[in-house]
Amino acid sequence: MRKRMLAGFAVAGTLALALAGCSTSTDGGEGDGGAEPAAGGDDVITVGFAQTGSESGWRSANTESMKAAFSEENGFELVFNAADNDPAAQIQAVRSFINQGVDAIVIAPIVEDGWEDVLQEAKDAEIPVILEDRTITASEDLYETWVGLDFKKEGETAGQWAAETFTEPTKMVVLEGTTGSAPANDRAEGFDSAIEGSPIEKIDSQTGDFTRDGGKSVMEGFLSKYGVDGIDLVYAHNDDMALGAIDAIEAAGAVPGEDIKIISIDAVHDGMQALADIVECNPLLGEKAAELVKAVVAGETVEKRTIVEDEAFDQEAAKAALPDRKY
Ligand code: GYE
Repeated sequence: MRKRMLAGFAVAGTLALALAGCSTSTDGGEGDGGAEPAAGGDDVITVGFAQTGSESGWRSANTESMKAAFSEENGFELVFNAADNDPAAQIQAVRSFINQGVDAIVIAPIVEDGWEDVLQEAKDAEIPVILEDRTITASEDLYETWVGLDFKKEGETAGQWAAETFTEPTKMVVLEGTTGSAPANDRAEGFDSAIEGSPIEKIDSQTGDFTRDGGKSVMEGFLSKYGVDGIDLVYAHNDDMALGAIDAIEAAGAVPGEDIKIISIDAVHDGMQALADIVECNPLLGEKAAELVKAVVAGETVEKRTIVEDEAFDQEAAKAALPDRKY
């Protein structure tokens, strides 16, 4: 029964990802390329949004939130690009926004490094850049503001939980997010610092690229290397990889959540129905991002960083919270 339910959700999730996955599309564009006055009589703000891709349920919810907030009714013309998790393609998309002369550029940066040149080009073209979701290592002078989550704290919360729950020697494997991305780096760092001195031993760690398929195949590899009895705990940097790991654990004849415990981050709907203990990462950043873009374009001074608060759920709390969940 549970298997059937999970399989059903997987299909729904895949469909949603496929729909959000077209690499370039224009939202809210009129086709004639002309900026028309919004309902309120203000000038339309043309925004190029460089999304990472469509790797996860979190990402689908984030894309939806952004598209809803950067709507025509709200006074925006949105030029949307999803880079399929390819950092070079994402930089290319930002360059194309600069060439199009958009009013502002919003980026959910796939990786932390390598942003200096293209951000300098945007600055030279006097196009403000607003970061949403992930952070970067480039100088703060190269962008106006960032809105997102505290990934290190998410990792710490997950790690504290693990350290409190696992008081006997515990063998843990880690499913890392996209290599070089801020959430993969910070969630690893936060977790590792929180389990220091605990009996949890990290026996292996590999990237599953934040995808369900990635999580599944990396977990299959771990299971064939260490066996079901050689792994007590999986720490997945997001729910999709945890869901993939659940598939792999079940296929190996073990019971996820019992034989092998799972901790993951995101708390999207599918993840919360599964068998994991979860730390939330809120994807509904659209409204705040749109507010910041409007303020920046109007020449107002904005905070350099806006952190959106997260929650944590164990399996019981997840069940209780599910009916009111918006993503
Ligand atoms: O946790 C993961 C997604 O950057 C916070 O990216 C985001 C992460 C999220 O693919 O599911």
